[in-house]
Parts: sequence; C-alpha cells; structure tokens
Amino acid sequence: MTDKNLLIEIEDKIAIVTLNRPKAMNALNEITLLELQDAFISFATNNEVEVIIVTGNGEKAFVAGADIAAMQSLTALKARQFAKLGHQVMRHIEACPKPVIAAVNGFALGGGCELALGCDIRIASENACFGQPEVNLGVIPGFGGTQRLARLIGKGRAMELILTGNMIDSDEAYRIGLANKVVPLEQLLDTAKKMASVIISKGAYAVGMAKEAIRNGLELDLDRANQYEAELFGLCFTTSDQKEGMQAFLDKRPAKFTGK
Ligand code: DAK
Repeated sequence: MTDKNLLIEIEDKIAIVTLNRPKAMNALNEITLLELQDAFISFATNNEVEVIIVTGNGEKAFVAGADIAAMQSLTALKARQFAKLGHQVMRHIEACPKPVIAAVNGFALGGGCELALGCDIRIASENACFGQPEVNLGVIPGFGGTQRLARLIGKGRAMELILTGNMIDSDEAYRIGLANKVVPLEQLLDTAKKMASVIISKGAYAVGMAKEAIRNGLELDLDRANQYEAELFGLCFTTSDQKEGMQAFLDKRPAKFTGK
C-alpha cells in the first residue's frame, strides 16, 4: 500500500499522521481511508509508538470531509461499503490501545469532523471550523457523526449542528466541548506534542487501560461500567509500573515507568 495520501513520522514515541491531499482540502477517499486503517493497525502493536497525533497538511484544512467528487456517482451498494470502511477506520482509531490526539488545523467538516470525533482528544487551531454539512449534499453523516457527536456534546447541540449543516468556529467548539483547547495555528503541533509527551511520561499500560475503561464504559450502564473499571483496575496490579509508581511515590522520587 502506498503512503502518498498520508505522511507518517515517528519521533520520540509520537506518530504524527498527516492527511496529505491539500488540493482537495485533505478530503477522505477510499485509498486514504485504507491507508489510515493500515496505519492504525500497525500503531497498535508498534513499540516505537505510544501516542498518535492526526493532523492535516496545509493551513486551511484538517479534513474537509469525505471526497465529494469520489462519492457523487456511488451506487447505493458502494456507498454502503464506503460508509462501512469509514466506520471501520474510526473503530480502529477508537480501539487503538494508544491515545490519539486530533490536531485540527482548519476545516473539520463532515467526515473530517467525524475523524476528529473518533480521536480521543481534539486540539483546535484558532482558524479551525467544525461542522457536519452533509444535509447540504442531500445525505447524512456516514462515518458515525450522528452517534459520536451526540455522545460528545449532547443530543440538542448535535441535532442543531447536523440538521442545520452550520459550521462553528474553534471558540464555539471549545465552549460546547467539541474541542479540548484552542491555540494559535503556529502552536498547534507543539501543543499536541507537549500533551503527547505528558501522556508518554505516565505508565503506558495504565494509560491504555484508562482509555479502554472510558471508551467501553460509556457504552454500559453505570453498574456494569464500574464493574468493568474494577476489573481493569485489578489488572493494573499485575504490572511492574504499578509497583514502581507506588514505590516511587513513597520514596518521594519520580517514577520510572517501563510500560510493563
Ligand atoms: N471533497 C472533495 N473535494 C473537496 C472537498 C471535499 N469534501 N472539500 C473541498 N474540496 C476541494 C474543492 O472542490 C476545491 O477543488 P478545486 O476546485 O480547486 O479542484 C478545493 O478543495 C478547494 O476548495 P474550495 O475552492 O471550495 O475552497 P474554499 O476555501 O472556498 O472553501 C470549504 C472551503 C471547505 C468551505 C469548501 O470547499 C466546502 O464547503 N467543502 C465541502 C465541505 C463538505 O461539504 N464536507 C462534507 C463532505 S460530505 C456516507 C459516507 C460518508 C459521508 C456521508 C455518507 N455514506 C456512504 C452514506 C460523509 C460525507 C461527507 O463528509
């Protein structure tokens, strides 16, 4: 598989995945989705990667959506396959045992907003814009937007964004909890890397368990979710990181985690 639609750089345990179709505002076509899928399958087991940052090439767009030119003439069957592929990719991102930060550097529309929603944390540049404009095209969000947006920002706000197709700026995205923070564009990647480094300094096993507990727990009722949390909490006590973390606290020294 070629990697021309995606640029992948790995440094200091951080993988930076850059959507690289700037002439089409980094729109997601089938090949790009397949490349994203391959990338996330490999990150899951790559010991050189502990946090992944997803961003877009250029200063205008994170991802302006699914590729409208490629979608326009799809048959119903092909459209269903395309939507399924998108769902699969978002699932690989969500299920990745390593945290994924979206560094949203411009338009995050349609499938682009859905890609950001599939990530664990969203940092937006001041010029970022979010929206689910699919109704303008006579369709509905097809990569999980109707579900994840409502889960993240609540039913009423998701209804408004999806039914009007309106775009919101980064301040509004921050206000409603769609963006975790907003920074000037030139600080975006550094901010994401700094956050990634903070996460990497913790025990990788515990970080992965915490992600899993939050993600899967949200799909359960509270009693089952708490039970699930207790199981994962117990599992942490099989690790040397738990022993090291607690001993280091008692010794009043920084912990040296190994991710084991
Ligand atoms: N797809 C393909 N090309 C795109 C694109 C997109 N989503 N967005 C922009 N481009 C291309 C433009 O066509 C243009 O190409 P050239 O004419 O230069 O060849 C180039 O990027 C620059 O765009 P503009 O000239 O329009 O630039 P502006 O700065 O004036 O405007 C914009 C930027 C992002 C506001 C505007 O381009 C725009 O509104 N783009 C479309 C945004 C949008 O509607 N996104 C949602 C896409 S629909 C499903 C599966 C998936 C989905 C739904 C259903 N199932 C199978 C059921 C998902 C749907 C979507 O994501």
